[in-house]
Amino acid sequence: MRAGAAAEETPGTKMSARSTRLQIASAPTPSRREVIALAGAGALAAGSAPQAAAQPAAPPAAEQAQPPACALQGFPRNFLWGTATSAYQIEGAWNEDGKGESIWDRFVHTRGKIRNDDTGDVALDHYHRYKDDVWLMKALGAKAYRFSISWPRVFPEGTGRPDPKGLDFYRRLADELLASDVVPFATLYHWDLPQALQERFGGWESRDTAQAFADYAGYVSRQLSDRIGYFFTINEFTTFVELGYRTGLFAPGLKLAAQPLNQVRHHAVLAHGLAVQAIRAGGKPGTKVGPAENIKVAVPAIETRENIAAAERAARELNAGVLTVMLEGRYTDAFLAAAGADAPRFTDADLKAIASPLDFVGINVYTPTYVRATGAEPGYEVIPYAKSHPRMASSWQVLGPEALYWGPRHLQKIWQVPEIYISENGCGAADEPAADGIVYDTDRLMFLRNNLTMLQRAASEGVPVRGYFLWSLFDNFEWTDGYGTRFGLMYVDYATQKRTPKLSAGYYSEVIRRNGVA
Ligand code: PNW
Repeated sequence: MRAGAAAEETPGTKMSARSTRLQIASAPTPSRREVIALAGAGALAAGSAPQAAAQPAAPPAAEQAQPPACALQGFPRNFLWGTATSAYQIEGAWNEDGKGESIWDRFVHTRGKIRNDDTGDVALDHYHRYKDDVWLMKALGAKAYRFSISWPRVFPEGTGRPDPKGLDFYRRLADELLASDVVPFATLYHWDLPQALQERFGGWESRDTAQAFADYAGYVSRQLSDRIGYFFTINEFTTFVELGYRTGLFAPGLKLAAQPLNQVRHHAVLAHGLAVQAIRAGGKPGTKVGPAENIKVAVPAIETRENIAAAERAARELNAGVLTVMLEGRYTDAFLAAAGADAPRFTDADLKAIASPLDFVGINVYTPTYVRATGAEPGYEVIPYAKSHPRMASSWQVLGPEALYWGPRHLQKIWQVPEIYISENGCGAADEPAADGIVYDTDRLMFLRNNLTMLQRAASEGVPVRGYFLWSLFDNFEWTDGYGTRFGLMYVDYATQKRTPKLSAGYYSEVIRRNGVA
């Protein structure tokens, strides 16, 4: 695993050159010292040898040598602790360097679609500030980074002639990550479809878009797999299909009937499968590929043998339209029966492509679905959330750390997935800086500690979880919520673009340092 190997090296001496630069860094980038101060006891200094000498806050040597307080809470060796973002949510530069328009550009420029009519036109200006932003990852001690590639930056019209400047941005980003010993994981589709394809083919309503996606994926893997060893095909099939094509809350804002909606989802999983094949054909040998789906995690409300079996049945059916068809090569009978005349139209060749063998499965985990066994078909029942069940700032985000155990465990038990990533987990909050300028996000701390404890339970039972990507490195453009809901480890002042680590950034850096729940 070439890219993985880079992360295992001891941080190189390049860091000292970087620390000189940091002292003259512009105001928006916090210093390493600021991040360290939040982590308490010099956590970051201990994790990065070349910097330690320069840190007055470094703890005494004896303290550094101690094992984590709770060895039982440890994670496997070489576990990839990362953060995640997506192109539209952070890059800005929406029409620079020849970038084509995306369906999200079009959507946000339509009044009334987004809270406060916020847009991603500038966002975090990451397109211009990516070097400082990679530095922040390094300051955290992060080992991996999941970002997305904007399709219309690479192919402004969706197909045809690529724009070399667009691709070059991602090449430079990958180089910056590699130079900082951060393993790059690229997502090929995080919802910013080229508007040209929406107009030409009706976007995901047409299988031509699936083919165009595969061509784009093949091109990117030919160009970048010398640097990027891991590709996620599509982010959250279920979310963009449901919100973009059924409720109309997301771009392109359509409200399709059941049959065309099922067809959109089918084209998305088909696009994934064709892209897997294109990456196998075009990418360097050893390039790894998998999806990043927001799996519906069936959690046995009470862990009895019957309820666990029911949760496993539920996991297959609740994910029938995406993960189950991908991992089994067929839509379940119950899925097709429930859809009836509105079922997607497909061929055997489609199913074969959709089920192209994967290297890993990524799951975005935010909420649990509680189930219990029933005597009658289908053998499980979904239990509704209690009225007072705790939620985070986004009303959809019902809390349930158990999902971080059951999600990976279902992937292993039901489908024998050999390599699992938590491609997203995190929470939105109403963060506000205190008088000293720091966000004391105790709610996010509680969220992370409980979620990671449950993930550790899976790892300790031998479930092959290889990495965790915290959503998100920064506060960013939260789709329909605009900039109003904050998911970051770094607080962003959008007027100045200043990034300030929250308390949770200090917490996460300590988790990474000890490779265990802190
Ligand atoms: C995911 N829901 O989106 C996305 O992958 C990210 O881009 C996003 O910022 C993050 O989670 C936080 O929202 C979701 O309504 C959007 O259930 C909406 C839902 C779930 C996930």
